Amino acid sequence: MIKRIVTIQDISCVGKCSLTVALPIISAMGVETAILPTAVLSTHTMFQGFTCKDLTDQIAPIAQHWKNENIAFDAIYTGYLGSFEQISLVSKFFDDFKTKDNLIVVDPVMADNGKLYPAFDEAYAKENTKLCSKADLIVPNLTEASFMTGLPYKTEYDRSYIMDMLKALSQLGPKYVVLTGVSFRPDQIGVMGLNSETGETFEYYTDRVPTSYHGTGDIFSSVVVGALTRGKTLSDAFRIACDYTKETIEYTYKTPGTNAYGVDFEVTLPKLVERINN
Ligand code: PXL
Repeated sequence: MIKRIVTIQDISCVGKCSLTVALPIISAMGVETAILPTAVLSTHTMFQGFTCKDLTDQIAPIAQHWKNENIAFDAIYTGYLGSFEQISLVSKFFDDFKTKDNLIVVDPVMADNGKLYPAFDEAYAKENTKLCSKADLIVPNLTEASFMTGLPYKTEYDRSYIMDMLKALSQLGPKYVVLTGVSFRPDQIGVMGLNSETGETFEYYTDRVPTSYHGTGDIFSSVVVGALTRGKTLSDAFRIACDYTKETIEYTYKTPGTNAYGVDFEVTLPKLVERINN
């Protein structure tokens, strides 16, 4: 029987991020992907003049219907959320749909490169941090981790800075904390994770492609959720996600004429499917 997850985030109609990447990627990995859209935007927020229809008032009735139908999920995965109210509804969703076996994955999407995204402020960051305390696994980047822990954001650091960050994140409550965008050498980038219960750490790096695109964090997290749901270990799931994200960025970077607003994950998807089935 295939597994089923639900992902809660916005749908940016054009732009290749949030639900328009989570749905195809997790489905292609052989996992049923239910969605709870939190807002419909014409594009992601890096375009000028995007439209946005908030769907906050749909979250509780959709969840209630699913409860009535006894629908359950092997994982719950949240990404970009829009407001305090949405965070509080998602927190309640966790209480209602958590079981002893399923996995709650929170990607606390709110910031990158030392700065919060345009829609957010520090109060939002605090609230988003509270949501992380209910997760089994969180996958912040270094900027998000700095807003969450109060530790300074640095672009140059050593292993002890990353370990301090991981320990501070684990104090928030999740069993597994994994920092993304970790780089100890200019030509490499990857992840470092900590199991809060055993103190075990793992890390994985790929060559760095010297560019960045919108939506790649969502691709990365979607692969992690798909791989874990398919029964991969934590370190295998992150290795697969790092490799796929890197290959996809590299393909997009090297191919003339690709669009500037997102990566061409559609081209590299068959390789991911092959890897997940091996
Ligand atoms: O990729 C994260 C993301 C998701 N959804 C929307 C966004 C962003 C990042 O800016 O704007 C609407």
